[in-house]
Amino acid sequence: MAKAKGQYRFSFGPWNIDEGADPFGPPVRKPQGLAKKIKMAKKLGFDGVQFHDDDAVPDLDSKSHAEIVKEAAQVRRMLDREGLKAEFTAPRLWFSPETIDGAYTNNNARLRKYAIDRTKICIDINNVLGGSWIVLWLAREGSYVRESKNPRESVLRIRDALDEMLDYDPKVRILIEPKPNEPVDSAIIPTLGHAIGLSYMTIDPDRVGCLCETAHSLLAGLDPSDDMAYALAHEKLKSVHLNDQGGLKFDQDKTFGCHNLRVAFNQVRVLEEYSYGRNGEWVGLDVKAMRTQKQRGNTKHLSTSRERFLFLLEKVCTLDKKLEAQLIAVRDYEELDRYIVCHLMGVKYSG
Ligand code: GLO
Ligand code: MG
Repeated sequence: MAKAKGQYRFSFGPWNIDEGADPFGPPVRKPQGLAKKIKMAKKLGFDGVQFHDDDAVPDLDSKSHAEIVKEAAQVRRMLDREGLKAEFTAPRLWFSPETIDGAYTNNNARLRKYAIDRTKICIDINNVLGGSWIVLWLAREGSYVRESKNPRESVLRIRDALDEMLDYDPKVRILIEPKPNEPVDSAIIPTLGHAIGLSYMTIDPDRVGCLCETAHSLLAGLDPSDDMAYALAHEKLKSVHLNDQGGLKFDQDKTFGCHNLRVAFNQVRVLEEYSYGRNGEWVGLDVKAMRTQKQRGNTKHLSTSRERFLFLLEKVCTLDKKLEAQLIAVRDYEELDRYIVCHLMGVKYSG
């Protein structure tokens, strides 16, 4: 869906309103059902919702295809009632007993088949929901022990899986969401560069793009806005997961811009400069509330991230481009740096 420059559609997933459990402690907030979360998305000013296949249809492994389609249609009606759209559906291939050692790269052929069959069901669910694409976060497609999986064979297995998806549904569009580590030590497709390279190996590269997540780029030691620019140059940036991260730690999924406002500014800048969103791309916020957050205010991380994006968009649009060009022309990058920081801080700049 086309949009005017400077206008964005925002989305998040049900997992972004959570109970605060972490590997070291139990939940601290009450669970909320999908219907309630969809209503919350509308109230918070969001335009769409992202799904895992089993967010839309819980326990789908125990259901018939007809039951799955029926339940997905119920979720579609919930969205329609609120005037919301589904952005994507992602197969949650890291949760089931079949995918302990990865999905498409599993060493066991029967389990690889499970992963592909499950992805086909995810494509069907996405079609019922009306989502624009499916997203593959390749969570466990990697290894803890280097010798345990053949890394070259693994790349080809992921490519074969992509080909099977493209062949299954001639309309499906697939986005790869790379991440360098966690839950595995080392990933087969750790960065956007790898994801884009892989897309060109498939039978239909035009239908394979990528989703760039801020925290995932930072974990790879890369600048997220450069990663986005790289994908934009390939015309493959179809979705983003904006959030933030305090350095090389576990994947924190913190509120967008809370650690590094300037890095956040540059992400908004590159998206706005290259008309991101004009062809139906969404601004997804993959953020988590802090564990200390009480039930009340358990969506503040979402509204703040959206608000901060819009605040930074204002900064992008009011940047003095002429001055920027002049400073670049005379190679006074010290002054350019001074100007940018004054602008971001709202301090009066005098040259
Ligand atoms: C985890 C990922 C995860 C995905 C989601 C959609 O690190 O960011 O949240 O974005 O499962 O595939
Ligand atoms: Mg993500």
